[in-house]
Amino acid sequence: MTRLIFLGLPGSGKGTQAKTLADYWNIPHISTGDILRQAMKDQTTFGIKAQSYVDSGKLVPDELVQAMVEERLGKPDTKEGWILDGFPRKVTQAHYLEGLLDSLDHHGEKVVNLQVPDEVVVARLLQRGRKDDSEEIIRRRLVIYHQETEPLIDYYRQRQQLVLVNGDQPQESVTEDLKKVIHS
Ligand code: B4P
Repeated sequence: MTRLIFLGLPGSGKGTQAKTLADYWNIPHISTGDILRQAMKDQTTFGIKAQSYVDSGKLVPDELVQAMVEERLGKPDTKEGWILDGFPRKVTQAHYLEGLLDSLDHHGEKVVNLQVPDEVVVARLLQRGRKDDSEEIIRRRLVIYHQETEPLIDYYRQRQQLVLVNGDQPQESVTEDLKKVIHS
């Protein structure tokens, strides 16, 4: 049973690796970024509320992302495992997730931190060129990551759930390292 949470800077390869591993293990890949982008494209109530936050590189309010994650994790296809990519991004979201997983009786999740230096992710994201990938907005996302998301590394280390993987290597090598550490 694989239940996995990805931490890492924007551009560290979370989405890339989460998708590859979810296909490999045939379990759902739950990306809050992807769900938000779809909601914005469809102009749903969620999407309209989230748009200005995502476009400016800020975190969307907890209640919005938490409701999305609760709805998605409650679906029957998550019973055999899941990969969460982009959630939690704050300690408040991590507390929320803990309660949610308890209520769903999902236990034993591991947390991967993909380690990549700031300047490497800036170069990757500039090359990707999504709407929120301008240099100014990337820099803001990095500041928010260091302030809001980085404390989760200690949070999960203290809970003995944390696994560290070097994300600054070719994609296939990162995938191989992840496969090794996750089921070791
Ligand atoms: P996300 O969609 O999660 O955006 P991201 O962190 O930039 O993407 P990711 O990290 O998955 O991309 P990847 O490295 O795979 O979030 C977007 C926005 O949504 C946030 O800014 C926020 O506003 C909002 N949001 C999402 N979740 C939220 C939450 N929980 N709470 C509040 N707000 C939330 O890929 C990046 C690039 O690197 C790609 O081009 C890829 O090809 C390349 N790459 C990957 N691995 C590589 C490697 N090994 N070598 C070279 N290049 C590589």
